[in-house]
Amino acid sequence: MAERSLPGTGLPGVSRRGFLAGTSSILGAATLGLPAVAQAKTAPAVIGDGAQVPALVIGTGYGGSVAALRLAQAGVDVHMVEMGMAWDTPGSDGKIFCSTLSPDHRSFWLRTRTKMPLNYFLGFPIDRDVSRYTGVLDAEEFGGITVYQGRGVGGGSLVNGGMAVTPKRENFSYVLPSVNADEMYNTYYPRANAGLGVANVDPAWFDSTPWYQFSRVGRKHAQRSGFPFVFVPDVYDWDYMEREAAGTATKSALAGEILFGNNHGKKSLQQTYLARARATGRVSISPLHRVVSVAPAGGRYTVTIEQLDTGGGVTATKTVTADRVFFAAGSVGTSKLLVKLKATGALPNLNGEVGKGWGDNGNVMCGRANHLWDPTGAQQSTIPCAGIDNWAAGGAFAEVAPLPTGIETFASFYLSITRNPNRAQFTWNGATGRVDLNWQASWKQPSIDMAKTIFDKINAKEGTIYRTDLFGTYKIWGDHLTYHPLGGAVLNRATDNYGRLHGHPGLYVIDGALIPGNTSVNPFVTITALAERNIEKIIATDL
Ligand code: FAE
Repeated sequence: MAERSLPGTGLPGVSRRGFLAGTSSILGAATLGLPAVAQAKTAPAVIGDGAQVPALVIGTGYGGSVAALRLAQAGVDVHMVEMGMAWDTPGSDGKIFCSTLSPDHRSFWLRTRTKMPLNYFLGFPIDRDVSRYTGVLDAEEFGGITVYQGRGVGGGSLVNGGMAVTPKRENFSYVLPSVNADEMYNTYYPRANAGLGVANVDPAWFDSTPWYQFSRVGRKHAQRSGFPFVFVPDVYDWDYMEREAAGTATKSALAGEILFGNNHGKKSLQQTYLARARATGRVSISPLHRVVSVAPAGGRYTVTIEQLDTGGGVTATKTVTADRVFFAAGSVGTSKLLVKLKATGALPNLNGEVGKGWGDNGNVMCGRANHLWDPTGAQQSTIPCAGIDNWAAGGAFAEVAPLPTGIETFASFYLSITRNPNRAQFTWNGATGRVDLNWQASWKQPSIDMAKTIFDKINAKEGTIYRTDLFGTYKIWGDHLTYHPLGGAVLNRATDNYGRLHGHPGLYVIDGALIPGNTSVNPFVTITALAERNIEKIIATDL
């Protein structure tokens, strides 16, 4: 198979066979597509009270996994602390994760009722009661927005769509203004794409399979209105998906699995960066452990950690000492910790930029109602693989997303990433003992206006209308949420240009909190590439 380039980036892509060949030595027999349980044989050594560690990483998402791997390769012992579960043990149904269509206790983080992002179908609410459990998807509610995040070893990689998009180079100065673009596009984006196992769908298979009919309808409509249509790379194993379609492999993406985890096929961090990190023998992980405080202690740091049970109760409180602490709890998790620790005096020297510059990556969703002669298919893969690029002209990049209900809906569904300029701030609320975010619901209007530059035109051309039954009754826009929280400890403001927090040597931010609110495309490749850049500098100069 020829190497496929990653569209719009100028970067070489990784062919599927190329990726498999390149990783087989790393992953050993951990063939991609196997359940996560097959890759997680080494039991993580849970951290003990009073432990002393050279490097402690808070969180096991993209930033944390890059930091752990590179520190371990440089000879540093690393302990990772993760508030979510390990997700390496099947439940009574033999599966680690539950399906999107039948959520059970494994679905949501400590909720008694689901909070589906797409919460209505045919005008009826679809949320249901579940038992309270440390499930894999958190729908964290702030005043004006619900922020969806992954919880567990692997962070957002457990629940996300795997869309692995490198921003167009001409947009990079908007994404990360203080970072050298040449270095990123020559070294760190290629390193991140290789490390994550990014690849494109085979265009011939895409054109022939019923599972992507919804995307082909999306392509036809985009092109008839004159919009560039691009393939979007992903970390799902495309060979595995083709075997699912052929009936020779257990279905995952083709069985509605995505939002609450994929039991097969997806190369989450557990199969890539974290597998390599564990293979060094220098990285251990404590799941169901939540960091609640970090404070200076004679040139090192005292870290306070709560151990949780699967009902969310605290079963132990541990105090450990670390020479260096890497905040990788995600944009919201890292920002909340830093804002609290500054306000309560635990880390008094943090600067006034902490908590600022938070954005939603301009996320907004909508559906369109197609004519009866344009069915989108009862069979839909959960993995999106294409988008409509109107960033330059209209400030919107729209993923053609699936609506895998198992029945024909005649709906086209989209997640748009838009150039929304609004930025919010996290602040400590002493009265409630919580961190608030001052995002306003009305701040989504610019995103709606930008998304309309695409869909008003397509509707006019096709003679179609918006769906009004997916987010409420007579509600067009899914404007109450984001999947892509970014910022809150912005690079070169709350930290120096490599993520070193001002005022407290030995403390670093290495996750999506560094990015000032928008990446112009889906964010995790940029989070990974920036982490690769920063940890290389930190290892070279600080250790
Ligand atoms: P993240 O992956 O969120 O990891 C942070 C980790 O820290 C989590 O495991 C937390 O449980 C843990 N944590 C938080 N607080 C604490 C604490 N106090 N103590 C211990 N542990 C803690 O951070 N992005 C894409 O590029 N493509 C997609 O297709 C895509 N689809 C998405 C779909 C959904 C439904 C969601 C929710 C997100 C999606 N994203 C997608 C966003 C992407 O997953 C997200 O940007 C990254 O996961 C963020 O990476 P970080 O390393 O910043």
